Amino acid sequence: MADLAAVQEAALAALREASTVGELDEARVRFTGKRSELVAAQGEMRDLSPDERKAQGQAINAFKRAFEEAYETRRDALAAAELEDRLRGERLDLSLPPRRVPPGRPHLLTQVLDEIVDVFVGLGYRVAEGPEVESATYNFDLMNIPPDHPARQEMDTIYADVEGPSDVVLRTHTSPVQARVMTTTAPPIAVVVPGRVFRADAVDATHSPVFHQVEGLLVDEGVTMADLRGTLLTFARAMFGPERQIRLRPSMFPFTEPSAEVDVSCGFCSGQGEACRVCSGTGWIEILGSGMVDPAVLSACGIDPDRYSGFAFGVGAERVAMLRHGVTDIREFFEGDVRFLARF
Ligand code: 2NL
Repeated sequence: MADLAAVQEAALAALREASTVGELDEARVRFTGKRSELVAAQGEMRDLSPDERKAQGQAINAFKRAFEEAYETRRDALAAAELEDRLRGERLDLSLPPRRVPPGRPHLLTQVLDEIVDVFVGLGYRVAEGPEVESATYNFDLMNIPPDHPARQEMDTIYADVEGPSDVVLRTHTSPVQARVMTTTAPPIAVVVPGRVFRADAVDATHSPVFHQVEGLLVDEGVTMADLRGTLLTFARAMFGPERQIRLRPSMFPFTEPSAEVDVSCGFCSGQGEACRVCSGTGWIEILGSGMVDPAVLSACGIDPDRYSGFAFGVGAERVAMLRHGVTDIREFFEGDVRFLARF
């Protein structure tokens, strides 16, 4: 039989030397588990004389008590040390300044589109949006641009690349959205339509094959050119300043008759003809195209032109943004250079 005192000595030493709770539990298994010398000694007791058995029983119990007490003491100490270590590793210095995350913001173009839309929402218009991939029917035919109309070529349309003649285009303006509104809703109609449009244009400082427009449409009984003028004056003053004036110059669009180009007074110079890099000394800056909706457009979209009339307009968002913020190259909007983006 093993010398129980020596085993007890070794067991307590193992507990003292354990440096983790894991090692401590290994020692417990080794010295008190099923295959330990302690359990073996218990098994051998039945071979002893009654006196020896009593002495051995007391020794075994003393061993167990001593082991259990030492085990618990050591375990509490190790657990506390391990907790302390973990907490030390997780310590946060709440007095450190936070790492600065620069706040993002909407792209300049998005800001300008939102501002334009907001002016018309303030006048009671609803916002409409529609597909960028359109059928030529909505993009052209309903807008009074028949297949042989020169505007189909002038607009540098990007057609879907399919076998044979394609009816699928990237919209060249947002007008097909107004066509969708007119074919599905009865007047009165007041919608403002922001969106991305596409032309097969070569890129330079003032041209991009992708750009942004806001178009507007008002259709009701008795709508006149005076309504158009008042609405666009309100818009020009909201966007450029309360002192601005507008002027309408005769123009031509396939979908409006009569049509007018709208200029806003310069505001950067006196308008008396001195050199001005904004208006070239004319005192006026062209900002949008507009007109009374051609009765043929109303008819094509299912609206009775004898009962209803309307006006419509289109604004280029890049152009407005360039004027307002002195941007001289349209490519800035699409290059994503943070030094440009962060300015606005
Ligand atoms: C321009 C000219 C314009 C329209 C867009 C429009 C829409 C409907 C009916 C008639 Cl449903 N017209 N849109 C009208 C006149 C001009 O845009 O130069 N935009 C930058």
